[in-house]
Amino acid sequence: MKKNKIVYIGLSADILHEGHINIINTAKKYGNIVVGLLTDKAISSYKNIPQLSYKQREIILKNIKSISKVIPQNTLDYTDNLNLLKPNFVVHGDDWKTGVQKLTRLKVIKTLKKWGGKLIEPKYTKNVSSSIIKKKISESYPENRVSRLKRLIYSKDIVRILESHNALTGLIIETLKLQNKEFDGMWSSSLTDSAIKGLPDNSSLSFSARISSLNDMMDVTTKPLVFDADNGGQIEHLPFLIRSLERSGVSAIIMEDKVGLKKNSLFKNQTGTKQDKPKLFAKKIKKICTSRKSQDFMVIARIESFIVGKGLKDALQRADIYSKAGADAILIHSKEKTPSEIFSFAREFKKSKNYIPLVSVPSTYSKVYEKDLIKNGFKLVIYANQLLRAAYPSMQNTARTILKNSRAFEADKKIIPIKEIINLIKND
Ligand code: SPV
Ligand code: MG
Repeated sequence: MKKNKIVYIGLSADILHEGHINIINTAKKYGNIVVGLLTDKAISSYKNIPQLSYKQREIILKNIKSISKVIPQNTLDYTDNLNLLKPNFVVHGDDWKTGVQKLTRLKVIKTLKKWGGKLIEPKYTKNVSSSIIKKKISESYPENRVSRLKRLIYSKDIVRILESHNALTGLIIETLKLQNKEFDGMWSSSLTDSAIKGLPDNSSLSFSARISSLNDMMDVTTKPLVFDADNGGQIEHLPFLIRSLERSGVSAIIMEDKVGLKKNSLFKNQTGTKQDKPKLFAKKIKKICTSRKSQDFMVIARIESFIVGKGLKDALQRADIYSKAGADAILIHSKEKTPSEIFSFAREFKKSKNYIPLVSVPSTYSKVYEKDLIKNGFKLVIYANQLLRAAYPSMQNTARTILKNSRAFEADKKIIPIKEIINLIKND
């Protein structure tokens, strides 16, 4: 080891494997190792949140003989820590030459240049990565999935959930990545789940049928699922519903404060729609809180005041009551074309001592950008129905094209090749 030289390595260190040991062993040849330990926030900016908390990961690294010091790295970008330490070397596996960390790497090289520092890049250890190990773990332990949503909410600027109505849409949500962006989880929507079964969104589809279809998604995915429970049904039945949801690995239930025959909230005509008495609805929230096994299983109270034409004051009163009853978050629903009413709710609720994170469902006010939801204090955004809305017209057009031409050839141009559909699902 070279004396008085500083070697910096940035690590997530969620699951230590031989790849990390290889990096540490290389680094120690160059000097004293300082680890920049990526915080939950830094990690979730480009990949899934770690299994272990920052504190747990820090304890492990501090007890590794070759490591001199562990400091937090708050962003994927190394610049701040490098400027602070002016290390002589940075060591990183050569895998970051491509992919999401490519730009980070270039910035490291540029920053090190300022004081003549060098980047050392040992060959990446193949076929071993925390992501592979984690995938195996989360497949065998559904409770990891349950707690994941809460941790995401507390470490990401905004958690992005997309509607999923079968295993295939679940797989899209699971695997789609665009640069460093991806969906964080699935929404089991009462509207789309009913529609695919040819039923109206009025609770005629039983919870047991809903759970059976969400289990199909759970079988092939690892990301959290948020369950749309309408008004939760009868209070006496709630503990059994919660038991089934937790057993299936669901992370959150969203329950709306309505009573009577259910009608979708986006219908223009809401005559006959009744909101529950706040105190009675609070009892349902409490019931879920006392019957859930995991404190990480979230209960999200959905306020329908704006939907039924009541104002801000009613919504705020309810938010306070539901929060005090134990809700983990509030979904403030709206069917306006702009987010102005939910933003005014957010501004006022922020002042309450019972403030809890906010959830948005931008179906009618779809022009809103995530950055504006973040600015207004929203921590979860649910894109509640877009995948089914995309699939249905496409299937209908294809059916029409075949009918029109009395053959399938014309439809071929607009649909994926058979080879692609055969290879869509891995079978090895
Ligand atoms: C759903 O997706 O079923 C919802 C959201 O509950 S909404 O359709 O806006 O009521
Ligand atoms: Mg619904």
